[in-house]
Amino acid sequence: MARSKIALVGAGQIGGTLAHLVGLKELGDVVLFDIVDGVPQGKALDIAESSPVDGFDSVLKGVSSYEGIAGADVVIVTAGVPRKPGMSRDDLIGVNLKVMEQVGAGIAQYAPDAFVICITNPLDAMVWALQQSSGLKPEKVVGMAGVLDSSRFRYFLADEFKVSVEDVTAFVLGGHGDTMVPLTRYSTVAGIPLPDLVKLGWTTQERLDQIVQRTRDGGAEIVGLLKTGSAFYAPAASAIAMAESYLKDKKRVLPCAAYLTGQYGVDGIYVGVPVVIGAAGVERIIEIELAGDEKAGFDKSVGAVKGLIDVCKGIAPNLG
Ligand code: A3D
Repeated sequence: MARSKIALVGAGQIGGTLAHLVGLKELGDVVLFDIVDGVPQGKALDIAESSPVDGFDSVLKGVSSYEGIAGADVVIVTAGVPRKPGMSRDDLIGVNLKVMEQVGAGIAQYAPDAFVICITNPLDAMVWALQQSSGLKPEKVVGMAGVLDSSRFRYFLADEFKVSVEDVTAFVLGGHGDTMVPLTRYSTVAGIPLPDLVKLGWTTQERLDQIVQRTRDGGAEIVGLLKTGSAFYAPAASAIAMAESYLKDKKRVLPCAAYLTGQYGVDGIYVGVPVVIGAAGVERIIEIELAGDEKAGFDKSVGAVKGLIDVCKGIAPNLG
C-alpha cells in the first residue's frame, strides 16, 4: 500500500514540529509548503537527515507552490501569523483571514479529497473561513483546539493529583482558550469525576477553579514566556492525534472545532464539541445535555465565535 501524503501548509514553528512528528510516527510522506522560499525546503531536509538516526522512512519535501500538495490525504494548516505578548488571538483576524482565503483556494484546486485540520488563530473563525473558501464538505474540515485545551487541563490535573497523565481524562466544550467550557463532572481520574475527588479531599473547589483558569490562559502563559511566538510542541502533538485517527480510522473521540448543523442549538458555525474522527472525517458529533452554568458558558462561547465570523463576513463578503 502506498504511503499516505501529509501536506503541511505553513512551515513555521508548528509546521516544522508537525513534519518531525509525522516522520517519527511513520504516518506518511510529508510536503511542507510556505511562502518564504527556503524555509520549507530547509526544514524538510534537516528532518530527513535525522531519519537514519531515528530509523523512519518518510519522504520529506519542501515546496513553494501549491502544486506540491497535490493529492494529499491530510492537510494541516498553520499558515499565518501567531500572537506576540499583549495580543489576543482575535487581533490576528485581518491578516490570517486573507491567508485562509489563499490556502482554501489552493486546497480546492490541488487536494479537494483531503481531510483538513486548521490550527491558525483565531481558530473557530479561521476554520470556518477555510471551509467556506475551500468549498470542501464540512465533515472534512475541522479545527484543532479542544485536544490542546484538554491536554493542558489533563497535565495540570495530573500535576495537582500526582498521578499519571494517562489516567486523567478531560472534557471541554466551546471556543478555544478564553471561552473554553470545561465540564468537570465529565473529567475524571481513572473514571472518578472531579467533583467526587473534591469530596474525597484530593483537592478543593478553589484549586480546581484556579486550574481551569490556568488552562483557559494556557496559550497566553506560553506566549508570555517565549516572547517571540506562541506554543508549538503541544499544538503540533494535538493535531497529529487528529490526523492519526483519520488515517488509521481509529474513531477516536476528540474535542474539535466542528461544523454544527443544529446540534447544541447552533447552526452554520464551528464550535468545539466532542466528535468521532474516522476514515470519513468527522463521523459523529456527540451532543450531551448541558446543566445551567455549562449551558451559559457554552452560549457565551458561541456568541464570541459568531462575533468573529461577523467580522470575517465584513472583511470578505464573498464568504458565508
Ligand atoms: P509561525 O512560526 O509564524 O509560522 C507560520 C508560518 O506561516 C510562517 O512560516 C509563515 O511564513 C507562513 N505563512 C504566512 N502566510 C502564509 C501564506 N499566505 N501561505 C503559506 N504560508 C504562510 O507560527 P506558528 O507555527 O507558531 O503558529 C501558526 C498559527 O497557529 C498561528 O496563527 C498561531 O496563532 C496558531 N496557533 C493556534 C493554536 C491553537 O490551539 C488553535 C495554538 C498555537 C498556535
